[in-house]
Amino acid sequence: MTGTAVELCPGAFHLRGFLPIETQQAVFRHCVALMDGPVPAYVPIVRGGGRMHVRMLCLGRHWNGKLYRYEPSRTDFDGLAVPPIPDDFRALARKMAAAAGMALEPDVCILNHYGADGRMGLHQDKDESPASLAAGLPVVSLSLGDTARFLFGGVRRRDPVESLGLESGDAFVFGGPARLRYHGVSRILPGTAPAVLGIQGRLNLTFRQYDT
Ligand SMILES: O=C(O)CCC(=O)C(=O)O
Repeated sequence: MTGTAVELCPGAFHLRGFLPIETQQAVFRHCVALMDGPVPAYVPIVRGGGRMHVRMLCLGRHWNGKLYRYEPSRTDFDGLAVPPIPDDFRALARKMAAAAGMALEPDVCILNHYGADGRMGLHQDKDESPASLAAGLPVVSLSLGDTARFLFGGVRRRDPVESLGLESGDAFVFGGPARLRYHGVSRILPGTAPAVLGIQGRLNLTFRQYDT
């Protein structure tokens, strides 16, 4: 693992160039096999009836977008049981957290595929257990493929928002005092993925720890 860590604010770290390209290729292939596998990725419909602008697959626990809570099977979609998080993904998440000086034993991994018009509105990640949130256990994310315009704000929706580019191989970690900061993806920059990956769009893996 390589790269430089930039601390945006206490508890939030952008680890640029964290994952070497060979490892990006391996992780990407593994994600494609999972997302096109027997428990496939799908486009969630959230509370209020809106369709998300990503294809999603949850590992470890399923995030139910209608109820905003985690569950062992996809009761808001096809009822299938959630696949486990592969051991190599869990090890990778631990390393990303450690590079930011934090510890994480992930029991949730969400794979999001963004097409050219993919995006995700500003939100807080607050569906993990109260103990996990109180402990400030981090959210750890890895970006693969096209660069994303990532928005990172404060703990109130109206707080000022910073925009940064998350490139293929970058990690982003926010925990401790930054754990409940608003964040989102305003757009994808098509055609910016490393050609060798052969990826259309962007894939993001986020890891969280529900149980403490
Ligand atoms: O794709 C990203 O970088 C952010 C994903 C995200 O905000 C989430 O899964 O909650």
